[in-house]
Amino acid sequence: MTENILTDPTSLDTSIRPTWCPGCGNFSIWLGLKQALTKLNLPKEDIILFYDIGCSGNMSDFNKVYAMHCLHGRAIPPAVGAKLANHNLKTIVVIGDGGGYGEGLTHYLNEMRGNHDISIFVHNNHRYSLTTGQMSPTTAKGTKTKSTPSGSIEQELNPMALALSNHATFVARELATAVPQLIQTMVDAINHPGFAVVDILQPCMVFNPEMDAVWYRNNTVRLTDENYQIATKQAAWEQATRTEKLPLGVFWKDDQKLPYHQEDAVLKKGPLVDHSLNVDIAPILEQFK
Ligand SMILES: Cc1ncc(C[n+]2csc(CCOP(=O)(O)OP(=O)(O)O)c2C)c(N)n1
Ligand code: SF4
Ligand SMILES: [Mg+2]
Repeated sequence: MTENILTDPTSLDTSIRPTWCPGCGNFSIWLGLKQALTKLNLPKEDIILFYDIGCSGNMSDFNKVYAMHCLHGRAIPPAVGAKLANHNLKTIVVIGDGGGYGEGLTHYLNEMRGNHDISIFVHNNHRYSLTTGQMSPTTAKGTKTKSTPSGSIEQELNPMALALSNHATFVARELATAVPQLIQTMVDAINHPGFAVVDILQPCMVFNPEMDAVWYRNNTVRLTDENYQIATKQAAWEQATRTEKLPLGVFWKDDQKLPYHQEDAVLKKGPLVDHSLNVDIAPILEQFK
């Protein structure tokens, strides 16, 4: 039987209340995600979430949805697996900058090459926050953190440029606190037929207090306010590599490229969960006697 979501996002709530710090950007991302799922108005059984480990991934306790709380950095591969098994599912990954761009970077890079039809929402607070504020791959060079008391030496990683150069077909950046725009971008990412990444700038008032609401107001710009139109990869690249401001919105979208499950000969016939396997494995087993 179809269990329909929702006209009311609070019906997604479990009885567990968030343990995030007051003022944490995870609250507005959580709100945005619940609103986006409500807006999609899909049967609950058609949605599955994969949470990574982190303050961000703790959202797993607060949402009443089909889900898996994965090992740190490993939320993307099981999401791909679920999508391959049942490509009717809307498959969403909730992950931090540490998990997505550090421990799990190989998964981020390699799964986008296949254009697997999943959406990755990265809570980018520029810190490993759950483990109390070490530098992450997106921490700006020179930043003092618990693990870099004299200032970090490494240049920061650019997730938007990586996604563009590595064939992701939906590339966007949002700000956690700009909830209406965040909701729309989440809906567009989930509806996009291919690998969608939304890098969500997320304030962490405890371990990254410098990047607060005022900092984000002074250091971001909305692409639509500059009349940016999605046109060429080159134009998207120029936005992704800007340094004076961080652009917000959708940099790039290509919905002509087929997702993985529509390219593969077996998967094209329908979800694997609908296939019955009429294969005689006796001859194969013979080889190992
Ligand atoms: C394989 C592995 N390495 C390290 C850890 C310890 N660990 C747990 S959460 C975390 C940091 C998470 O940072 P991020 O992914 O940015 O999420 P945030 O807490 O900032 O939301 C680390 C290093 C772990 N649980 N597993
Ligand atoms: S440590 Fe930072 S990211 Fe974690 S709950 Fe607190 S404010 Fe949020
Ligand atoms: Mg983080």
